[in-house]
Amino acid sequence: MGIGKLLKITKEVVKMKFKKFLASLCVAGVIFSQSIVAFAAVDVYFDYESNNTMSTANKAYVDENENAYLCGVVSQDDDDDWFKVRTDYSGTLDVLLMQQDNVDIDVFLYDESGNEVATLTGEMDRIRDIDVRDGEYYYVHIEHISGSQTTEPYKVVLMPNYSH
Ligand SMILES: [Ca+2]
Ligand SMILES: [Ca+2]
Repeated sequence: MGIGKLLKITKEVVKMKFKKFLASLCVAGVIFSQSIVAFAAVDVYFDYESNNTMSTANKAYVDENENAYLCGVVSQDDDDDWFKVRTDYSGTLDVLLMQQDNVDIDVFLYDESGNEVATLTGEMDRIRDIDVRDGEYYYVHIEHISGSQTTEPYKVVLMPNYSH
C-alpha cells in the first residue's frame, strides 16, 4: 500500500489558508517520520493564525486508530501556537516533538482545566503513557524559544495507545 493512501487530510485543513509550500513540507515530513512511529494512518492538522492563546486554539482530534500530527511554524514574530485536542478514546497517549536542529521549541500539554500534564523540549523528545479519556480535551501549547524555522515546520505527533 502506498503512503499516499495512508494520508488523510482533514476537511479543516482544506479550508485553511495556509501557505502551500509549508503544507507540502509538513506532509513530506509526516511521510518521512511515519517510518519511526508506530501507526500507519495519520491525520494532519496545520497551524492557522491566530492561535496565540488557549481560547483561540486550533482544533484537532485523536482517536485510537490514527496518529494526529500538529504541524506549523513559530518564530520571533509568532511565539505561540495553541491546539485544542479532543481524545476520542480512553487509554494512553504518547506525544513526540520533531523540529529542526537550528530552532528551539518547547511544547506544553495541559488538561481541560489548565493543569500542566507534560512538557517536551529539545530537538526530539517523547513523553509516553499520558492517561487520556474518551471525549476529554487537552491543550497543546507550542512555544518558540529561539532560532528560525526556515525550511521545515515543527511536528507534534500524538500517538494513541490502547493496548495497555
Ligand atoms: Ca504559527
Ligand atoms: Ca500563533
